[in-house]
Amino acid sequence: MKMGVLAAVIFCVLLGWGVGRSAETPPAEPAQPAPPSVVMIKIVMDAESRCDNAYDPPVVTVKAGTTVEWINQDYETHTLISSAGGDPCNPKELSPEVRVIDVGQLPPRKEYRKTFAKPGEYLYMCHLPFHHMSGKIIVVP
Ligand SMILES: [Cu+2]
Repeated sequence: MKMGVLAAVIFCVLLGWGVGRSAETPPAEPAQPAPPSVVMIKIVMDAESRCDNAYDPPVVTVKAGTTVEWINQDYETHTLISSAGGDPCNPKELSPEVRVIDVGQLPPRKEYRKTFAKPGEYLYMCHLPFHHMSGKIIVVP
């Protein structure tokens, strides 16, 4: 009789232990951080003579659908327009008909946002006289 009770207790403990073990679930995978939907590019201080270092970061790679925000942290106004590349200190300006990026004036402390839906390479520059500034956005699918 006593042995039967003892056996039952041992059986229950083992069963409970087994149930507890099998009920354990592996820890959930840590969630991947979502890619930022807005990527910021700073127009740096004294940007006008910095060529391919006028923007921080100077080259940005984003997924299609990402919004890029330029913020002017310089003390003077700049423009942002599409460029055909070339010498980073003297990039070639694209004609207005083919410009993807085209911001007339971006005064100090102001920002401009653009969403890039189509994959490709988007070069840009400031087209003010004696401003040597160029940057690049690479949009991947
Ligand atoms: Cu400028």
